[in-house]
Amino acid sequence: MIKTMTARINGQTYQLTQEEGSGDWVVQIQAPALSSYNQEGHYYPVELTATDEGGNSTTIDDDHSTFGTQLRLQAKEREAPVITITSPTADAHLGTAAPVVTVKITDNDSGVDPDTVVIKVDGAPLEASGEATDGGYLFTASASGLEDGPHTITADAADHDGNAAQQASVTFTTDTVPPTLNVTAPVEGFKTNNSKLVVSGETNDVTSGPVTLTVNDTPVVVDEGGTFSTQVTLTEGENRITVKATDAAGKQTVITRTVYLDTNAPVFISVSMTPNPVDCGATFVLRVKATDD
Ligand SMILES: [Ca+2]
Ligand SMILES: [Ca+2]
Ligand SMILES: [Ca+2]
Repeated sequence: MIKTMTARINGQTYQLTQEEGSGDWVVQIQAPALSSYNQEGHYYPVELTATDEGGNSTTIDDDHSTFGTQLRLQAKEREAPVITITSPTADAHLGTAAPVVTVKITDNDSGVDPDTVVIKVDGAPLEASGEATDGGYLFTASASGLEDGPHTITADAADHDGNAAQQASVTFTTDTVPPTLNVTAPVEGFKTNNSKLVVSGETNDVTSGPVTLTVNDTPVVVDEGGTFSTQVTLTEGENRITVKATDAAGKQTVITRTVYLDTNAPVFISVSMTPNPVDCGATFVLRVKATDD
């Protein structure tokens, strides 16, 4: 007569009781809280021991030739991975047709199945490579040949227990064309005796407007139509005016003008008329020496 029947699963021991009628030994057991995926063989081994009243016992486990496969408990978790597209960021303007895409995927318990990861740009899959990190993977992929304008990255993944993550998606804009920039004043080589110089012009960008503008590294307001005007103070002599237009993708157009401030009036050094007196109707020479800074 069998006296006791015990089962050992995941470090816990359970007593089975004999069912009336059938004579079977039965117990209800709560499955382990964690997936069996990370166990050796992806299952929890079950060890059964039957003991008779005389003190003899028989133990079988997952290695048993007949019952071994019935003693392998698979427990599936049901928490989907979490996907975060870390680059590009949402609504970013990128100055490249080949942006690098990085996607972080984490999963509790069974873990991200890297074979299920699919990263797409505008619906076309990208070649992606994953690197294991804390709790998951960091995937990197390179898009290429993207036309200027909006694009969408999507990322999908599942864990080892078949739980599919909610798809992540990010829309961004590529822009490889720098802003247009026209400096209408001053012209190159402009000379003046006024230390206040107006710098004006127009700038626009098709894809990543509005444009931010600086004149000699000082920000200048650009109105809705793209025109700008500001005043700079010149120093005596040569001055370099640098006008820099930058779009939201970081593309720049730079125009420089060299202008000259001259506030010193000419100075006379000598004057002579030869001959003087001169005969009426004859010629004489007027000679002047003068300098100017
Ligand atoms: Ca999971
Ligand atoms: Ca642009
Ligand atoms: Ca002068």
